[in-house]
Amino acid sequence: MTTKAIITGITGQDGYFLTRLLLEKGYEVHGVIRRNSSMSVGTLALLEPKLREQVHIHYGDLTDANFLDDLLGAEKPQELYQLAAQSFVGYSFQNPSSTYDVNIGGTLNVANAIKDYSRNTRLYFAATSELFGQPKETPQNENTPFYPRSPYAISKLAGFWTVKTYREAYKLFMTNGILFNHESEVRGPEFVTRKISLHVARHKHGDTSVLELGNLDARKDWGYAKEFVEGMWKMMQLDEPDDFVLGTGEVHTVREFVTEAFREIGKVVHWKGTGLDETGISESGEVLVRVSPKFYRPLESDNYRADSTKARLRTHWDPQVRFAQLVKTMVQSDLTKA
Ligand code: NAP
Ligand code: F7E
Repeated sequence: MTTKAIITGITGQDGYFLTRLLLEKGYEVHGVIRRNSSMSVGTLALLEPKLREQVHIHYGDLTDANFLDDLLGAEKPQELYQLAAQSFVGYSFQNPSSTYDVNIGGTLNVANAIKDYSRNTRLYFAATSELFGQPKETPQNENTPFYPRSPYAISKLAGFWTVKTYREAYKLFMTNGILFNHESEVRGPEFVTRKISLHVARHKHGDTSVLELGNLDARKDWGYAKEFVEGMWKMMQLDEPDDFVLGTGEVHTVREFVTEAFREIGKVVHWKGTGLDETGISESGEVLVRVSPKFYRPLESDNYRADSTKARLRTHWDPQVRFAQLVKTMVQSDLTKA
């Protein structure tokens, strides 16, 4: 029998890789898309037409409980991947209310639709390392205390506990993936890694503008999104639902990402000054990077390092892509597009 899965957030980065993975595995893939006036379908447009045509599209919004009740009642999928979210941490400080509506309300709607209309559906919820915020220990695993530091993180904490509570209260298969940053060539352009790779590619093609960034000292555990969706799928194949941390265990600063990205196009960056006065300069003295307060957040959450021992042991998830290869993949991909 063909396995049916619904992906919410199918037009985002992870939706792209998960759709490919599930189609490769022979799944019947359904995707939830919210309508917009230009009828753009995000990363779905990047799939080869023969793959895109196989996806069953349902237009709807996560904040619409009736829509989700009808969808779950009609489709009764074996698996549902709840990826839809307002996922940009910086924006969540400016628009906390809409972030809560989608990330808390939307997740609650999904959990209720499963409970009331499709109890055999397995749920994967996209939780996040942002739950650790200001980590109480390093590295972080499933037992590390949470300390959210943004409206985004608070909303995901509510989602995490909704999933855990429904799992225990109603004996439903609902799993939390506590995923650390994962990036790729289809990452949204406002996230720092893609902002850098796109800029470096344009620079190589002659754009002389200076790259403006916020906190260069922010340290993140960056992995490759394609490998992280494999981890999601593996969690869903276990006998029991649970909570799992996924991350590479390797940590780098934003500054290191910039240096590595420019190295990819043959430019060495020298860093001069500190704080808001720091600049990244080329060997010929050209200013390549400067710091702008515009990209600072009211609170920073960093100092992350994942301890994914539990996932490695239980699911045999074993990411291979390391930092340098990730940066290379992203810059090389953007060089072909810029
Ligand atoms: P993303 O690229 O920002 O994609 C988010 C998706 O959610 C988009 O498809 C978006 O649709 C959809 N969405 C937002 N609001 C919606 C609504 N009201 N109704 C229906 N769909 C809605 O995020 P991602 O990087 O793929 O991440 C996937 C999930 O993992 C997110 O929940 C994110 O918070 C979480 N996460 C990501 C990371 C990471 O490093 N990437 C790490 C940990 C957790 P539109 O195209 O219409 O905007
Ligand atoms: O920031 C710093 C910024 O916006 C990374 C989401 O997928 O991962 C993502 O959230 C770091 C932060 O991602 C700029 O302050 C410096 O420390 O790329 P980002 P994020 O906030 O880590 C987590 C795990 C999620 O769950 C989220 O959904 O980089 N930074 N300068 C900057 N960030 C941006 N965006 N732009 C800058 O100019």
